[in-house]
Amino acid sequence: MSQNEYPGVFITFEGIEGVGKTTNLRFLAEHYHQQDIPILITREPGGTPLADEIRHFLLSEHEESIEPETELLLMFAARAQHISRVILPALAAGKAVFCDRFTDTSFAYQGAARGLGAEKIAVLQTLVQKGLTPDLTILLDAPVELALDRLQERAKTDRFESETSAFFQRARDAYLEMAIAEPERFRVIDATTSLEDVRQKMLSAINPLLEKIVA
Ligand code: Z5A
Repeated sequence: MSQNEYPGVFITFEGIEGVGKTTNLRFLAEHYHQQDIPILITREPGGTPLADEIRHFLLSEHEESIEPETELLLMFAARAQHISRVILPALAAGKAVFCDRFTDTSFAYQGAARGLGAEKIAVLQTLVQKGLTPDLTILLDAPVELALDRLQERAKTDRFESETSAFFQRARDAYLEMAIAEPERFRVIDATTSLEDVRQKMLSAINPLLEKIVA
């Protein structure tokens, strides 16, 4: 589905962990709800009961280690459910869908950080997304050390959070390469500045797209 085939708007939020996606999405939800703009906040992996079960499995530690291909296929299994059951219906209903992570994470984490390469992911992208692409992708960018420092206070560490700095550096580099390759879709925002500054930049990137659904 191309961006003009549905009345809604599809916006994804990307970046390595700790850059502030969740924190800023909470702010955006409140901001747009106050303006009565119909938005749906969702996340990947997850977004449906079944996809949330896959998420739980993917983030947990297991005695048997998960092969990178298994991890990739499970990410796309959850995504297939999420797209059909949640994202497409919301877009068809004219909502703005704000998704915390989407396929760019698979390119950055499974493709680059785990080393599977982009080709396999592109095949699954075609199979599962059937042409659906984000209208806008906000990439929050910060050096790995700063982003990981922000998570120091968290008590629990999931399977991804226990990865090395080098893993997250490969993911960050891949994100920045994707943003250079697709400048019309990506908006890179420096996440090292104050939350207020980051939020103003997010609003100015998002607001023009929302004119489509409030008009
Ligand atoms: N994954 C994958 O491998 N492949 C895929 O295809 C998909 C996902 C879809 C999901 O984890 C994991 O799944 C993810 C990749 C993998 N793991 N990793 N890494 P998740 O959803 O649980 O984790 P996350 O997406 O990385 O979220 P996070 O760790 O919570 O990071 P965040 O949402 O970007 O950060 P935050 O929680 O909003 O902020 C962290 C702290 O920094 C917090 O205390 C904030 O108040 C503070 N903060 C944020 N911004 C600022 C600024 N600007 N100034 C000061 N302080 C700030």
